[in-house]
Amino acid sequence: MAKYNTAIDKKWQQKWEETKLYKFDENNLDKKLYVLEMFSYPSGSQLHAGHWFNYGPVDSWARMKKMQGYNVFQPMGFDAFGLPAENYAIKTGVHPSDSTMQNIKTMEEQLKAMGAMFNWENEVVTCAPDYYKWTQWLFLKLYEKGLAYRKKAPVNWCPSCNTVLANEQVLDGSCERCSTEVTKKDLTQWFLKITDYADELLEKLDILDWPEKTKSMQKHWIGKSTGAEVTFKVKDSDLSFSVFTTRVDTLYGVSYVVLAPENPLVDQLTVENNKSAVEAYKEESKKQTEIERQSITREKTGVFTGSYAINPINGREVPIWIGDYVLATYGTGAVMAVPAHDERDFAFATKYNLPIERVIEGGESLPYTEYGTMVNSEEFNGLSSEEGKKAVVKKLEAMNLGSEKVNYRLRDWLISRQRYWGAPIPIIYCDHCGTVPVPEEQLPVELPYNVEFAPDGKSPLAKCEEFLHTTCPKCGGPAHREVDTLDTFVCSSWYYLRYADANNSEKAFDTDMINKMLPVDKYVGGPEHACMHLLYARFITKALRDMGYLNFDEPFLSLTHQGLILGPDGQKMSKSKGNTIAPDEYIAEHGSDVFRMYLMFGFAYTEGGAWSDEGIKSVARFVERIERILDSSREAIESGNNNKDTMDKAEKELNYWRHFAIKNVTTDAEILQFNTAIARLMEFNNALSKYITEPEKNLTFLKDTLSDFIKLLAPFAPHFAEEQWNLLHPNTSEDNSYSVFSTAWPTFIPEALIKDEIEIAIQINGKIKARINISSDLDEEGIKAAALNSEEIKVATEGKNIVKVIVIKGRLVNIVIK
Ligand code: ANZ
Ligand code: ZN
Repeated sequence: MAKYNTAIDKKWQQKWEETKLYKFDENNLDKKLYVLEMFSYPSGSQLHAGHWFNYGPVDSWARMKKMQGYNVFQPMGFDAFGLPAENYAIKTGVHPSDSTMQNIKTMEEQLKAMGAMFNWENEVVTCAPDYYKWTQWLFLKLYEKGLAYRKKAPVNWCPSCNTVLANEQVLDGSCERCSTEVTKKDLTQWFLKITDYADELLEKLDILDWPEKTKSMQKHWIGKSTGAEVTFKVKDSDLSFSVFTTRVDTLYGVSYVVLAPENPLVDQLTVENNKSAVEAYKEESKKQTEIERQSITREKTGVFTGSYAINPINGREVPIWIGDYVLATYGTGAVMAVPAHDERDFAFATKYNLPIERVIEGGESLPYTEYGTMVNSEEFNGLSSEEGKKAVVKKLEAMNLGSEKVNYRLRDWLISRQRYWGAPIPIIYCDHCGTVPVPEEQLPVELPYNVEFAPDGKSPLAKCEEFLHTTCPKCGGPAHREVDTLDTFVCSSWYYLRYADANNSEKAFDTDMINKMLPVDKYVGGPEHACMHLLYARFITKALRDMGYLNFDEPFLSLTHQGLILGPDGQKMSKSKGNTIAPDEYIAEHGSDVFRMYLMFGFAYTEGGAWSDEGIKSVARFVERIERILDSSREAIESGNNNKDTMDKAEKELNYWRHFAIKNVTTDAEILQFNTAIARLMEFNNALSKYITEPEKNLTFLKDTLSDFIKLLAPFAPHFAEEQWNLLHPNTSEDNSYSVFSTAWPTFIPEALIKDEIEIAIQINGKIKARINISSDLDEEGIKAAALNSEEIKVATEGKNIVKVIVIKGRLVNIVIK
């Protein structure tokens, strides 16, 4: 009998492809299930353990769903534009297009060797003109709608990548890609108006089946803050400015106001005598990053402008300062300072000897930052902070000097990049007509191949004369093209839409088609995209909905983040540490199913963990053991010897483990809890191995049971199970009925679990190692046996000496080992 190996992998991969086993049925959309894994970035040419951990287990889930009758759509493609290919090109001289296409070819082969049910007919490659044509179309639609605009603004600049970055790409003040400290530059750049959708992006989080942590990260990133804007007039001047405050109930306690050093009013407000100090301070604050400026522990500094403002509630004059703890980019770039009730203002006032006046009663010491009761606030005295906020705003409104205001931390998405390897922004500048969008029929604006792309801070496309010079689509006069390229996150903000209609040459996608195929039912990928890709995609979906191109609100209803597979040393895998695992070698040795099963059994899916060679070997042994047991079961069936047709104790016991496995594998795999699902399969296998030692067997029952076992195994070890299925059920018909994946997923019969179940904990040396369900009327010996048959316990006691097994009926079993 052929032992499971890579030849079996190849054999079935070929057959599956020939018979189009997992072709998506476009005529059966009622049962469609759109399963999506984040597409890969073809930077290194190798599929690594992380890709595998994302794609392998999710494919297993999709296979179970197929057997459950779903019409599964599981596309794959490549997020192919971006910096790594360009940086690699700068290092080696290989053109980004050449290296990217080469990497894609290799990765496609590796992905095929995984044996996943990918719908390759719908492959998407974002750097291909027939894809980015539509990315450019998307940009033009957003532009038409006023959701794409160009403005001069202080933007994040990475001096090492030589390009601007979106706020989302700045992590703790450093470039997300290269960790270089990010600086600010005033540049004219393209933005997408994601802020128009801030409220909906926040509200709709509630309906999403997403990890709580990811939702809360988006929530925080959007940063909705409800407060008021209050207008302060400048004394002896026509000037005025507004502050944003969440504590308008403290308005009587304002003892000064602070403007951000960049606030455009600063120059006008600064009196002659203070000019040099203010200028020096402004210069100094340019050197601070926003993170530094927001630090709570950093000393608060500032300078007095020499001007005064009028507190609108009581007409009191307060000095106007500038200070870098006020950010120009948040609220109005100005704050009213209430030292008695705000930490930063308290520190500032203490340092510069400004008055500190309590206006909220509640706690003894100052600053008191909680809500309380208003005092020293004239007619508002005695009101609670909540009531006071409303009352004060009402009064300000009547005076036309304030109103309620909602602020967001979210900023518009900066999408232009001064780099080569991206989709050109389809805009033309004409001296007569100004900014002119490229007409749709002229798309794509192709990225030229021969370009000097070494980064020097300017857009490489500016140096490409054939690209730069063009004619104005409006007046036909000489004009030049936009030379920046799009952030690659624009490419990936809509790829899941294109997948569903990937071969459409007329449109980005057909609306009817998309409305039937989406939203994505299950999305799985890394958590690092929480505030980038996952936010951008939601925004683009909503924008396209509002333009009438689709009719759903959210792209991804259910989201899971897989964990991280670490190197054997428990560290993040990296080439420099030399702790990477090359899947291909393990697959050559053990077959891809063993690799996949190890990833699923060895780790909790959402947690991941450290790679272990021992771990994969033990899974290989498990697969060998299954193969032996399946082979001998099949031989027993084929021989027809010692057959009986009754269901006796041994049959009932095996039937119990069979249905126990059906029930639990189904529910555990459903929630991507593969490790426990496989543990149940192992137990089922143990029960099977026990049964085949029976002198007389019910062979019909055995064949049914065996069939169920292979079906349950099939999603997790697809090639191996297909082989086993075909050995047990030889089938030469021309259609797809040969395949175990064309059969129905088994359903469990509650009666088979005859006895009522209870859950008991199993301890080893006093520590809980597993929980199992057992029938409540098992006697002590039965409980012991069940505990020792649990796979977790088998693993934990392997090679150990079991000294004692203590059974506390109905509660737990404690196993003492040495
Ligand atoms: C007066 C006040 C009194 C404040 C008090 C707080 C406590 P969130 O929740 O993040 O929205 N603020 C407003 N704009 C700012 C800016 N551009 N840079 C730095 N700080 C700014 O925070 C809103 C609060 O942060 C506002 O409420 C303002 O200080 C400050 F007892 O106004 B508060
Ligand atoms: Zn023109």
